[in-house]
Amino acid sequence: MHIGINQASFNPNGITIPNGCFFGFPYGVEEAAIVLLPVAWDVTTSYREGAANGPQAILDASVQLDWYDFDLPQAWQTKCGTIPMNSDIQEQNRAIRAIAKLIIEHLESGGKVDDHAIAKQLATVNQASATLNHWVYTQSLELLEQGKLVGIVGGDHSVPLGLMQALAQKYEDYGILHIDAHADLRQAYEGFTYSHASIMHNALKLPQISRLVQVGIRDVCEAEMAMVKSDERIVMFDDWQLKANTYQGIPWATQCDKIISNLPDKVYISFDIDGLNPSYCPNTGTPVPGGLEFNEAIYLLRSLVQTGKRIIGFDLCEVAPGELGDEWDGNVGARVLYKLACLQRFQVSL
Ligand SMILES: [Mn+2]
Repeated sequence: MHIGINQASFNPNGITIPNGCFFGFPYGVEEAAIVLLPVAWDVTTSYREGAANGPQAILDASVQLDWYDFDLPQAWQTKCGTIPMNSDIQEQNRAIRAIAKLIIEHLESGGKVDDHAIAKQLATVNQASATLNHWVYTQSLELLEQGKLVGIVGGDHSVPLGLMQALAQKYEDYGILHIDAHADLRQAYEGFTYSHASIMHNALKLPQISRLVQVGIRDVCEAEMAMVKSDERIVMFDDWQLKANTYQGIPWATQCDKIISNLPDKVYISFDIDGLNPSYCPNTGTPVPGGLEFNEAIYLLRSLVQTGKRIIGFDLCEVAPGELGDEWDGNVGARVLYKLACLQRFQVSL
């Protein structure tokens, strides 16, 4: 039980008092049906760091929301608990990020990934990332064994791999709905085995993942497209084609049905905030023009649960707060997280 959790003190119509839990919700982890696990880690961020501060930014913004949800009556009664932020991980992130930066600088000044000069540093970063993955895996598995739904709040997009591995222990067959500007199919990036740009490449090593459905993709390399073509588990709905369909009069609802029809019954949602238009996430690490509108993304999620598919877990990654107290990125992140956390209950009410 966290300090400060007091069910009687939560008033869905009043001021929400920060208590260390997302949304200031009054539910401890023991009684929660959904558990949010914040992972403040952005070691492999390649362009602009800050995703490690995402969980705190979302946490801070999340108590400012109003709780009425147009899809779900009494959404605030969703029993959603929060694992406290782990300060050891925050500290380790700072130390390892400093080493990763040396490697990135070496590469950006013309050095090679296999240069002896950075071999030791690269091994350190890869080992630390493997340790982080294992930590997420064990935390997730323990919660799954207690029958809880787990949501990871990143952090860069490397962090949910441990949850995907834990889900593969529990389920023989599941699909991933992946909302992102990037395909994240690189076989290591900048020498980092567990790069944020490699999450789906690494995830697809799990044979239990029978489908990867990617939505909003618009920044992708040749090798990644070759992988999309060679692995029949991958179905990509790139941003350009989605927009072209819209311009030609195909309704978003029809496009959502097509996207969802490619998914199996059990679905994991991996939501990179940069899948949205960058006006919703101006401080994210690798912003790309184009992308989904907020309401398009929410409509897609809503349509997913309406089909009766079962959400088995989710992550929200790459939210990064602005400097000088700009809360916009955290605000949008908190709203996406609220929808994700309440999503499974939509099914009952819609
Ligand atoms: Mn991305």
